Amino acid sequence: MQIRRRIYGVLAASLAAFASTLVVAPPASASSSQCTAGMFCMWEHSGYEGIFYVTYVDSPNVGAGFNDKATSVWNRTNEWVTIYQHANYQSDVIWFGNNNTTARNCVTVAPGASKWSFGGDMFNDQATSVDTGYYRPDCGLNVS
Ligand SMILES: [Ca+2]
Repeated sequence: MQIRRRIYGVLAASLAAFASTLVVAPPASASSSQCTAGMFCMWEHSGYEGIFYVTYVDSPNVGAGFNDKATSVWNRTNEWVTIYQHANYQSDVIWFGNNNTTARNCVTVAPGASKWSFGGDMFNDQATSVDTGYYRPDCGLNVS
């Protein structure tokens, strides 16, 4: 934890209870270099820009500072990560009219995978909880 505090320089008091997760205001030039090995990272904007969220453990709620903000992601853990629309790993069932199927409004992200933008996808600005080390097969979006 001490190392992480030094790396990111910011630890919001409201997140003290969640010492393994951080929401960090963007530096002058935010970029994917913020996301260090072993971390799961999300950003407010496409292209890994804007407010930054990082964790390496399960997060039942990313907190008010990052709720419904994620637009780009990078999974630098060595396990699958599933991110959900709602707190406590919940998500609505949504219907895809074009092929008459349903899926959960969640996203699975393969180890090492990244997505430059959720723009155009159903999941943009929706992430509220993060389940690390878990692959959920019925999510509507799979990043790999
Ligand atoms: Ca949400």
